[in-house]
Amino acid sequence: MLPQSRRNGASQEVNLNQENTKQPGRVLKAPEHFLDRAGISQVRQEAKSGRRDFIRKAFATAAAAGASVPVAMAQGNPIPPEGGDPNILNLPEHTTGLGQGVATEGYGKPSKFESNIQRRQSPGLTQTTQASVSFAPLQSLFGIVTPNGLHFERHHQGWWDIDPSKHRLMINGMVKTPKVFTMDEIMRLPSVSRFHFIECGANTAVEWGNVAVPTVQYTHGMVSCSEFTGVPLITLLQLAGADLKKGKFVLAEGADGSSMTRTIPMSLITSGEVLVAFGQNGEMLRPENGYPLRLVVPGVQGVSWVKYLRRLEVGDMPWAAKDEAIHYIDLMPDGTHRQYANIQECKSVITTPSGGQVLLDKGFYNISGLAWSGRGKIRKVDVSVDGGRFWRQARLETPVLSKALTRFNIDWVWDGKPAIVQSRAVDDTGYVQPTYRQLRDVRSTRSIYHNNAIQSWLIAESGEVKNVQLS
Ligand SMILES: Nc1nc2c(c(=O)[nH]1)N[C@H]1C(S)=C(S)[C@@H](COP(=O)(O)O)O[C@H]1N2
Ligand SMILES: [Mo]
Repeated sequence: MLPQSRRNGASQEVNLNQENTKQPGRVLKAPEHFLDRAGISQVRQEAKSGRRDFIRKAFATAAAAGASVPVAMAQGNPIPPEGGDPNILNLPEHTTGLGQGVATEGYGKPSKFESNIQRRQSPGLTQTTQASVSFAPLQSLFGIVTPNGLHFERHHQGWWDIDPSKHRLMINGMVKTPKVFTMDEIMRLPSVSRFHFIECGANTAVEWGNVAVPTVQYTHGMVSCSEFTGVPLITLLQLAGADLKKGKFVLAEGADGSSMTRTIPMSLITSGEVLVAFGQNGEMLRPENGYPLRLVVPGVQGVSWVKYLRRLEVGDMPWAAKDEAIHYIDLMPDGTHRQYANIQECKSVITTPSGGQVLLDKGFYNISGLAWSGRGKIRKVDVSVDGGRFWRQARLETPVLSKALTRFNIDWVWDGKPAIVQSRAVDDTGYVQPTYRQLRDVRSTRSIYHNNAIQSWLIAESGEVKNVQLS
């Protein structure tokens, strides 16, 4: 039982006085990898033999071997005993010399000091890089927009850099005039720009049974958020004279070898939300993300956002394509399979402090994270630092947009004792993000897709942050 003062939140108010800010909380970065070469080949062997918990086991082995000890250094501010900070007193070359000229890089790159921030493969998760996934480094991102070069990737058959002058989009099926569009023809139509998240239905999949991976990059990094620019699909359907009464579904097909085809319900399209997009954060889509054309289906799992989009067919029934009948289905506790569970339910995660980081001092920390819902806007996010007994409401940073990532922050003074930090999001339908227990009650533990449970990070007395699940 918590003392009354803590339950009503009195002592939880953070006071940014001198005492609390004297030692600003410094965070040691999370390690980028959690397995060495030997570990990776061992995981591959185990994966081949069909073991379901191979990643978790590999993680445990790596942790025991000390492979998870962070190598990145936190920045100190040491002043020598004789006084005077050399970083101020000794003029560096960049103050006295001549800098580099304009257009040294025709297309700019991040600072060399940030080169560790990369999207990464989870060691041993897949056998090939072409049918695989790379995770976005959520722990290193600010605000809500994912830089294009760090957007997560999911390819079923590798990615291509397709010549836009040769790319075509066909519209057929229940339409008056079947049409073929060139990129130029699509790009001259009235377009819109909108911020939306895309989340793979398999984000957080490895955590269904138990803790599996150490960092937020690997637990939640299959989500990204961009400003997409494109033509509403309804415009193209109208140009082709689609039968919007009998035509209840549209099949979207990609031009890569994965034969990616997905059924999109017409109701999502007539609302004007579904876009045939060519732009991502102010520039053309990146090849990895479907250049020159992809479908944007706000709120719906990533697999329906067909890349290299080449054909749309209007029909009156769902197609039950391979990626709708064999994959992207949910095994329910009663043994049945749930099909066409498209919408990504409300979810959130704390990105700092998060797994693999180390808190170096007691004192003030800004707890920061991301929340999103496939049904609309985020209404509020509550944060707990005691494993879910007491919750405080976090600040939602603007903009708060429908079906987009929302950044939240909350002040915290760490007293140096073990703590479990969690975030719980609520969307504007009133839906509350579930605990693992609540989710497993309705979904069991044998699922792959659509894990939106509350994430827990344990902060040990040493300051080390670990991925944990509360039963
Ligand atoms: N043509 C095509 N579209 C595709 C895929 C693919 O392999 N080929 N993968 C799908 C899946 S499962 C996801 S999660 C998203 C990933 O989009 P991204 O690589 O831009 O992050 O694309 C979807 N669209
Ligand atoms: Mo996906």
